[in-house]
Amino acid sequence: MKDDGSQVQSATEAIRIDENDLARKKKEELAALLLTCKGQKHLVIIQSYPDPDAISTGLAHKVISEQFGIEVDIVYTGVISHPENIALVKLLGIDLKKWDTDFDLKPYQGTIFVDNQGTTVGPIIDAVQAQNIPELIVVDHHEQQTRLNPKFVDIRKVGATATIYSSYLREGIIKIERSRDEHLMTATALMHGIKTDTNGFVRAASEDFMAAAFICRFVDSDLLAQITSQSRSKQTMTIIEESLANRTIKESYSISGIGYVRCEERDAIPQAADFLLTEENIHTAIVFGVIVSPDQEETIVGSMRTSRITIDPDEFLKEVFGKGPGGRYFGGGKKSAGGFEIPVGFLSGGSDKEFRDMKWKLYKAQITQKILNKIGAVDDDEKDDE
Ligand SMILES: [Mn+2]
Repeated sequence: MKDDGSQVQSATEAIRIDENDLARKKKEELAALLLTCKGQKHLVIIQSYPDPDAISTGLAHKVISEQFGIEVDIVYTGVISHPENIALVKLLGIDLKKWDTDFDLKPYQGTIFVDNQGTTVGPIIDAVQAQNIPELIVVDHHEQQTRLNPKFVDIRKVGATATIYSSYLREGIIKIERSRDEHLMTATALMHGIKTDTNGFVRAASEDFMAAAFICRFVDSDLLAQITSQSRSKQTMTIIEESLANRTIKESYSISGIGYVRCEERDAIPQAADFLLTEENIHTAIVFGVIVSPDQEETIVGSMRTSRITIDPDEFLKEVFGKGPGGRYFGGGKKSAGGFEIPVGFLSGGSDKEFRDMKWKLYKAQITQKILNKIGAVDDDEKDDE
């Protein structure tokens, strides 16, 4: 009879073999599809406010596709505002195109979605769907959604989409070589993607470690150090300060509304949520504010972080905020992190400070109340009315 140690070992071994089988099968499926697309031009669409996982997998998809004779552009609709993300794009010389309504979609024969399923990419999704560009590929690690109908889908519950792309490379979808700059850049970007999406490997699982173990041989560690050593801007520090000052703590939840935020500072919201989560006895932090787009559209944007295993941010946010008129959820997420975006539509506009303050009071009360209802707490300001 086996002792406990070897039983655990063989169970781990079995999981590893399963993961490898899936990675190999998916790699073959993807390669087969890319082979049929030789000579085409594809558009990789990443989330509006791209994070390292999205940027790195966009790049990885481009580098892989080029080996198959496919030309690729990477596009996003929002802003890159986190200093580390700006550094990632600049230091690695990644060519990201910013979409606007004049963007010519005609040259593209296929769309690819990495680290998203078409719901967090902004208005470009309506534009590409209106043009009937074939939806080819979705590679993601968020909960499965229904907005797209692609030919190839690879959704795995792993720490990062970068983990999935690293597994394609490990399984040899293209030959990755140390002597090629674009391969070193891709590996470096993917490592940064896995690292940030798994909270510095704290939330990494075996697949993520296996992916990192493979790509680490191709990582330019000086470059990676440079990317991660970017400091926070003064504006971000101010927003974090505000989130700290405005927070309400209920049942170990820390909730903070930070008012109107410039579109360039959007990334300060998740950073503030990360920060609030570090307070003792807090297991979940939610920070939200109003982002005003250049055309004066207002959107309530929020980030949720949790360290509690029993709280699923995806379920939590879907339940708290529900669906919009188009049948799409306002929020969602993955293990330990989530976000929401609620367009305020008709109430948008008007830069008068007093008017904005009035609206913010209303938004804040509504959001806070919905969250408190979900966690079964009562807002102190409203207690007297009951
Ligand atoms: Mn991701």
